[in-house]
Amino acid sequence: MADIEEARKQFERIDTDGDGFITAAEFRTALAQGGDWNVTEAVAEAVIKSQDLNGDKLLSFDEFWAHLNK
Ligand SMILES: [Ca+2]
Ligand SMILES: [Ca+2]
Repeated sequence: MADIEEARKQFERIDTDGDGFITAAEFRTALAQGGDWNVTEAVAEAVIKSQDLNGDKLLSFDEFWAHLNK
């Protein structure tokens, strides 16, 4: 069971423009900042897609949280 406070902090770090949704571009930037420069836009999109429950190509906190609790 993940910690929702930690998850929210992590989510907010990735969501750089603070609109409450993580885009593939934001996800890719977050990974690059973490030192993983090999992640391409296509890979980032695939990761978002795998966690995106409603198909809007954005990751909401609920979707992010649901993924962590799988
Ligand atoms: Ca955002
Ligand atoms: Ca979504």
